[in-house]
Amino acid sequence: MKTIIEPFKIKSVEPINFTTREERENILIEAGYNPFMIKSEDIIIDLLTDSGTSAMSAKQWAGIMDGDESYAGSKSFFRFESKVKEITGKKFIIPTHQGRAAEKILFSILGGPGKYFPNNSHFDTTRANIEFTGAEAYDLLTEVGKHPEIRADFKGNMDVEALEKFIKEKGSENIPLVMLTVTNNSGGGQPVSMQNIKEVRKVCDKYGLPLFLDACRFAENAYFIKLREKGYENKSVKEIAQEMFSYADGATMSAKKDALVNIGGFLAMNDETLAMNARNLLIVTEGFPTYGGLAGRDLEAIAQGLEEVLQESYLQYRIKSTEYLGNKLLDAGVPILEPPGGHAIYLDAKRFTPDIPPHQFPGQSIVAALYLEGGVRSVEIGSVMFGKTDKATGEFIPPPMELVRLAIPRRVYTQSHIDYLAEVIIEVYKKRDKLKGFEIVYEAPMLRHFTAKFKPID
Ligand code: P61
Repeated sequence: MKTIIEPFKIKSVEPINFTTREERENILIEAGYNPFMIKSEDIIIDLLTDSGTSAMSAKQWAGIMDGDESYAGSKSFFRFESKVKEITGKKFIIPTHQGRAAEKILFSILGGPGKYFPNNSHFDTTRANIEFTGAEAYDLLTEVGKHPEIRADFKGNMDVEALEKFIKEKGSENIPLVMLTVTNNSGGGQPVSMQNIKEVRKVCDKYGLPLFLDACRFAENAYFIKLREKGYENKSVKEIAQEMFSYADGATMSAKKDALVNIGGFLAMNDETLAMNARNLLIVTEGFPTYGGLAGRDLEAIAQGLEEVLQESYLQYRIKSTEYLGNKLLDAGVPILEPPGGHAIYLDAKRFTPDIPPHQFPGQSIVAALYLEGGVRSVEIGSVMFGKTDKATGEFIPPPMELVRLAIPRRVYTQSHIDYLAEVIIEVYKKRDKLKGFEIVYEAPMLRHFTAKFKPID
């Protein structure tokens, strides 16, 4: 088999600014060792996120010119709506400025004290939007998904037995909906199988509960199903995606991921009353229902992006290039969450730096070292992002995994960028004995990882 090449040519480029190690030392101190606080021009390879960082195609840019900026009834809205309907099969499509705006609207309507929302793994914005209403968010990830070293095909699955037990315990009347995040971002970009979606649907039917997908990376999930699940090898990715959505009553979506755009999102649903309530709230918080916090041009770019993301040459390149990085690291003995995910490689900080305990943030230490070594920006997904302190005992409660995510922007970096990255990571791994733990010197009350400041512990 020949090398799988990037299925695009580059038409427009953005220069990279190179920094020296000495400069990066000072930048890190100034940023309080928090990658969110570093200026992007001081980054060589930026793997902070795959969200909103895609390179758009010539056709998407053409759509930007063609956008209809009418306040109401814009033709760009109807193109967007028809594309989202075609893929999701949902009756009501509500544009929002990004994923969390869709979550904010959904949970403002359905949440509140005494309500419970189960998911395979909530992403932090979903959890924050649920908790903000006084409701509670629960992760019911399948056991295998909690072990970074185990290789399995669908580590993003929900534990269906745990779901049924959860519903019986909390009472179905207190669970406004069940959610499935595809792919499972907090759990390593791992896919959810069609089988699992169907089984979750069955439990939801038994208790009369709606099922919603957090569909940020639905195309990557659908492609994994095509590669790994029996019976789907000859179906198109679009058909698989349509089937995934067919088992759900609705979806939240950050278009900044699998719609290949820099901003945007939506809420999709079949329930008319819920849609009416959501639109009323949308008007207060986002804008009129035919633009929802976006410009007409953004809606054009989303519609085009949703078409391109389902092209199999794109998905083959996308999934293979992530795997290529994962395999290079595995060959060098670097512990990563296995198998490689769709949008990112996750370093397993517990095995990378076993001597740094969770409350000293091993992931944050690796994040700082990757920046220092090669100007690479990554993000901690572990005790900084999800760690909690028990209010009663003051005891620190770490999440099950300590990960460092290297999220790969879509259509942005070439193979030599990825080779450079592997070199930097392997170099840091070789020097891992010198890494120190960190302590927090400032933190905000919510989503602390964005603005926290750290200091190495001597
Ligand atoms: C990311 F550090 N993800 O992965 P919005 N659901 C899921 C997401 O992955 C997600 C959203 C909902 C980001 C951006 C990000 O603390 C952070 O369009 C599965 O970003 O509002 C976003 O979509 C929300 C990074 C978000 C963070 C929050 O990098």
